[in-house]
Amino acid sequence: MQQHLDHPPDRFPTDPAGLPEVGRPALLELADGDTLALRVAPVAKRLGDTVVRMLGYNGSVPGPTLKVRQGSEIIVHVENQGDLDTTVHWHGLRLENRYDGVPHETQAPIPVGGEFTYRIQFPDAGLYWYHPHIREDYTQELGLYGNLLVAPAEPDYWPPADRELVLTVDDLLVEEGRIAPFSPTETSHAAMGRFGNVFLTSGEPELRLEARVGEVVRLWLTNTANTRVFNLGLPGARVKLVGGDSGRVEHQEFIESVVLAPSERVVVDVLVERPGELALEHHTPDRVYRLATVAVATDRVVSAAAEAFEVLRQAPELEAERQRLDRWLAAPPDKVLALVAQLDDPAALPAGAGPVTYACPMHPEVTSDQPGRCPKCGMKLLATQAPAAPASYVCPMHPEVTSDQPGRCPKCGMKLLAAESVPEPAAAHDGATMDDHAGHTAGHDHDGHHGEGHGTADGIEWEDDMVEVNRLTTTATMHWRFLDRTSGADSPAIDWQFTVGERVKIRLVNEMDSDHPMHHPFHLHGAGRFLVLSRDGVVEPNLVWKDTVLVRTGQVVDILFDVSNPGLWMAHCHIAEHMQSGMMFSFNVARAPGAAR
Ligand SMILES: [Cu+2]
Repeated sequence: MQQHLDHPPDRFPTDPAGLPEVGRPALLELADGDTLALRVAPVAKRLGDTVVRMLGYNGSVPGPTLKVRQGSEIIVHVENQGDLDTTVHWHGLRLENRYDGVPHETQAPIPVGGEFTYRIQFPDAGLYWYHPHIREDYTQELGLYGNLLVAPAEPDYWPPADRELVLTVDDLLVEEGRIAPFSPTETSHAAMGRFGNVFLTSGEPELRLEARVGEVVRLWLTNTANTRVFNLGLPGARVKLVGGDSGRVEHQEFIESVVLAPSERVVVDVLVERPGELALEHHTPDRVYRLATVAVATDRVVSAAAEAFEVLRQAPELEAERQRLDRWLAAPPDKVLALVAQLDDPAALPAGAGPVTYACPMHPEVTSDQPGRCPKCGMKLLATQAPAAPASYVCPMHPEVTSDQPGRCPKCGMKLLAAESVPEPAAAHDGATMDDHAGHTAGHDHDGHHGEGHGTADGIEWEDDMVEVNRLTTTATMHWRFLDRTSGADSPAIDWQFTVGERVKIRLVNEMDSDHPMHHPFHLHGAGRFLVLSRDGVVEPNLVWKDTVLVRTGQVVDILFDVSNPGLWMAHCHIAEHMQSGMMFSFNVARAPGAAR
């Protein structure tokens, strides 16, 4: 039954009653030419002592993990029984433009009750993922994401491993036993994105995995969170970095932890040396969160992979790129893109409402009687009411004439009227801490710490430190922008034209002269793939092909974009709320002259 929604519903459904219980993601191995049926539909999910309504692909959160061969092609038949129009974006794949899943640009949205058939190619080995490209702030938060593992054509592309675990890391905002509400017409939490208070690893708040002593366990990890950056490690275990967004790294290295921004992927090998428990943890400068537990059985296995674990291998195709890097490092950028915020004051008071002061939502001790920026974090100061007692009577002709007594206006003699109640200023809200949610969190701690520059010292906002202000910011008041500093164009007007076979040096400048400087994971769709050349002038020490790069607060990142696929493609911030608030644009790639159509 087709029931196309010309206008969104008043509210999204939240009642899990009668819905099938969410399943565990299946591992589906698909051969060249195979067809997969993928169905979007609501599911019921138990979280502690509450049951919430989520959305799943084929009844699970995450959706099924798809395993395919490099160089193959599959057909995916998508059926939408969800809450709103949808598409499927195959994140990181250099595929045919018309199957990229961008609504209105590459395909019509799939209405509720509708269907669409994708044909997807896999030119590159590595870990990818799929998710909708309409209202990701809602649909991805509710569970619409799944992993896609492309096995390499080259037999020894990866070092040997005894066990492979494909996992997603994510968080979900649960308040009063329900997923915090969404508006169908407007995205909230537009300033910092929607941080969750329940961590879900492959959909589970307390995921338990198994391994045996002596094994090498390969973890394939995708960050599917709306906005949270993870810093992942397994304390006590030796961890080797082997891959990133699109395939293996230039040189393997032993690491303590790895930073994973929304939509980025990482591949690490873990040597299991002792029985007992291993924990996959997320470490911020202030807190530690356990994301999953690996129970290690006592029986020891003899593993060839464990011997090979000590060898740090190089990737010849990336060593070859390294040889050509100097020229690109020295070249001026072809494009310079600034990442900035424009924030309408969500607590702005009407004219004549009395004296106003301005305060930083992150540092309430920073106040000013003038609009401006916080000297500690660069954020726009928001209007808040001055502590003076509000006037209760006002002249309707002369709003500047106020009194706390009934009376007459000395200018015109008119009777003073009771002033309308002045809106409660939100900016200086005392409760703006993560602790608002502490009563409803599962399996992790909050210490409520608010140090100087908390969360921004390393250019990453690890937590939502201004919960009440952030919640109030919407796509109407928060305007995230890409500004093309080469041409002067603002996001929608950016008109990049590339040609297949080109390489383009793009400079990403996360400007501090912005109403809310913060980090942004910059994502380019499948027109190609890129290498990070440098960050703040420091040459990238370990290359890997990427589709998303984290640009920290104030940072300048140079990337080298290898353009390979023609069509109309998107570039956007992968914080779902930032994309909804305008941090996106599209660009064109023309076929190479003389290329066959
Ligand atoms: Cu962003």
